[in-house]
Amino acid sequence: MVEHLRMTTDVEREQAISAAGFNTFLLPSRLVYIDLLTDSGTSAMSDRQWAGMMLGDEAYAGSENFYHLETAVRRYYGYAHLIPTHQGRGAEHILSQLCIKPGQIVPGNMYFTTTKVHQELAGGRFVDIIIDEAHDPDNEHPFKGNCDLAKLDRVIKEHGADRIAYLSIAATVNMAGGQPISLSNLREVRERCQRHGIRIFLDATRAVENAYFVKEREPGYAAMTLEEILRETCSYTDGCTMSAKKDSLVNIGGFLAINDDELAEQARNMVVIYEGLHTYGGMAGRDMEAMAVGIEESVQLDHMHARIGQVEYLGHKLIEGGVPVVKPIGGHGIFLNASRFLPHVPREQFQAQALSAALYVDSGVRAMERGAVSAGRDHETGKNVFPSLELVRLTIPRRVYTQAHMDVTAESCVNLYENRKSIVGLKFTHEPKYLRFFQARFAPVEGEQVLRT
Ligand code: PM9
Repeated sequence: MVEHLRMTTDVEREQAISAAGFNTFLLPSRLVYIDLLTDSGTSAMSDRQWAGMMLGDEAYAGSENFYHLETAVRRYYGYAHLIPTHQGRGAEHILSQLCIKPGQIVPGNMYFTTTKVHQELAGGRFVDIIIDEAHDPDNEHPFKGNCDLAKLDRVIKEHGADRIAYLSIAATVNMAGGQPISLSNLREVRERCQRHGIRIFLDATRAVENAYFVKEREPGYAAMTLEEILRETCSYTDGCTMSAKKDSLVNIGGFLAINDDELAEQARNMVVIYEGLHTYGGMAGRDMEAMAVGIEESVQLDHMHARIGQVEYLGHKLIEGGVPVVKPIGGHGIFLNASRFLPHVPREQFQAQALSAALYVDSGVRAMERGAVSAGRDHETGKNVFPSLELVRLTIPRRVYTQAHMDVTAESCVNLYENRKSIVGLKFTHEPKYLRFFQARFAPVEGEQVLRT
């Protein structure tokens, strides 16, 4: 499948971003030239996946595609029970409602937006236990997704194991820049948690990308296949939530996978309220088939090598051009360090939001804010949270763009960096209550445009 990409004029883009309230989520995709908003559901499916779509068994109950998917999840992820959901947040909702009691703590290796909101809606509170290096964009630690064991010990001591709902561990860590967690770290976390009877749930959304980094960087794993590393990763956890729209190469879908029989039974009962019957969970049979095939393709080394290689290609071009980016380069995108990019814009004027809007105006490249707007307000105090990382994410869809698109993107970022003084900060004109980054609207703090000409 190929898709026409439309070039737009400067004037069209200025009008479009203004009409979108300077939020790239609110732009119509027909006005986007290179779409690096997200790698979620934006990958190109293979011929084998499309062939699988033709084999959709759309029976309400017991679809053949469900059993195929269940076999794939058991084989590659290793969990006993599969509960399909319409996408990742459907699984997060069910897990949070079942496993968090009001007042409980959920420690994890950096928050993720949808995960955290579901934890809070269930009455929990997320506590960050990621290593300090993850909060420093320039630190080149190879596993910035690692948990700090001393922080974990402190949380257990302070709150008591009973008040910890479970550990929420992501592989890779999206908000840190797609940074991996090492298996030696995960193993140690597992040992600690077992001693205290605390369960671990994995956010497996990009666990295959994590496996690639483990193979590349962690001593003892070079000779193992991605499939073996993925299985080992999951073996240190009690279950996972999954947005299959990333690693698994589908446009829609997700799942919750669990080892415990009783918890799985509860989840199966809950899925029928919010998602659909436990053998489709909000997906069409054809979507489950495409996912089963996608899972198998995702662990192929040549695929993952090309995928991460393309991200690295863009990253190195930006570094050569002097653009400040999060290092080391992560799995699913390049994260521009907006605080360093725009020191003349105060953090209260949402540097990353302004930078992503300005990038669109410059070249029609659509990126995403990953900073204070995404972090939202403190659940208890209602104050804006200003995270250590104020980033713009250039997210690379899988199997979609060519190196030429990466070159255009890099040129625009370098050009913008050279003209960074022309970028103006933003203020809220509309702020939604939940996950505000999706639908918020802004205006420039002075003048009409985010990029002064
Ligand atoms: N991630 C992303 O663009 C799409 C929505 S948020 C902008 O990165 C993790 C690690 C994710 C994720 C989605 C979800 C939620 C859970 N965990 O979007 O509901 O990166 O399928 O998954 C997005 P769903």
